[in-house]
Amino acid sequence: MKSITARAHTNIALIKYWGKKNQELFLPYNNSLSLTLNRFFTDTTIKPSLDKQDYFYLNGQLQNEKETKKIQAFIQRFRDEAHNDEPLIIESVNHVPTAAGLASSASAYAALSVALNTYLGLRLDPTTLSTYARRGSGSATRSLFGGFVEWEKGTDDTSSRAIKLDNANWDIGLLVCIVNGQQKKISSREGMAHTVTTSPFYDAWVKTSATDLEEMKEAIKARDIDKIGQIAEHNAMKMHATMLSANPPFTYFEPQTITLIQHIHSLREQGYHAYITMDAGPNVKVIAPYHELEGIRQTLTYLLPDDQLIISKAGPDAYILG
Ligand code: 2P0
Repeated sequence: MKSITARAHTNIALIKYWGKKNQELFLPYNNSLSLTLNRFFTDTTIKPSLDKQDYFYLNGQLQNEKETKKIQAFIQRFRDEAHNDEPLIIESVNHVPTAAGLASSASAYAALSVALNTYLGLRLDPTTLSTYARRGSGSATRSLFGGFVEWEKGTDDTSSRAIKLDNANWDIGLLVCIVNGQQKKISSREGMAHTVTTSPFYDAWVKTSATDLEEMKEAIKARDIDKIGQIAEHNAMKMHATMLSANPPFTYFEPQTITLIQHIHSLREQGYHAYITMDAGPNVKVIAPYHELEGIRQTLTYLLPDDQLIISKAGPDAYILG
């Protein structure tokens, strides 16, 4: 029986995506730029379904009608392109260390896109596939590639796509500090839509992100870790400031988030090249030279257990496992 499995890794944005100009097509207000991580990934297997229905399993659990319909809506585009409506079994497994609770939609939609492309014989190139993945979840656009990846905002369905910038195969990594692995109360999707419509700072966010992006690309070319860290930290804090200035305001920060930020700032005073980024949740990600990360991790073990402090380096392009 034919069966195809694809693997895609998750990514953390250093220049964030926060807001859609076009909700239906998932066209963002600004370009974003991420680092794909080797420690977190999704494996998705596709095989034929023998009883005329699609089935969707996530981490071994058969999903309900609502979740299955969502996946079917995503798959329809691939089916139309391939002129093939055969029923499928989709098995998706997230490989994220226990208690991490990191967003997996990026790696999930990227892995599904790669698996469908091969299973249905479409032969779409990875950049085109990134535009398909985008329609599942914006951040999935960037998970088609490894290393540093830019998502060009584009102006339509085909121009809003990912470009690989650098394989990041040098002394840079990320320490993920899990403050809280629970599902967040406000999804990214809701949070960004609310921010776009109500924050008076939103225009400034869009404008300054464009400058951040250009400076970040220069810093990556120069492999200047301090520059990369400074730009990323400032960009992330500006994104979180748009949430604090939304109406009504909201934040993903928790008390331990602040403790961690202050801790990293004090490590910087001690000479570490450590900087922070944060996404739509309370967890803190520390950007630093890879060789410094174990030392940084050890300074944090009084705050968090070992399984909530995860070091990662750059991950690869999405690929077919077999
Ligand atoms: C990012 N985030 O650039 C930003 C930073 C969260 C904060 O992309 O609505 O799950 O599916 O496009 O991709 C999370 O948003 O949202 C995200 P949808 P998605 O990584």
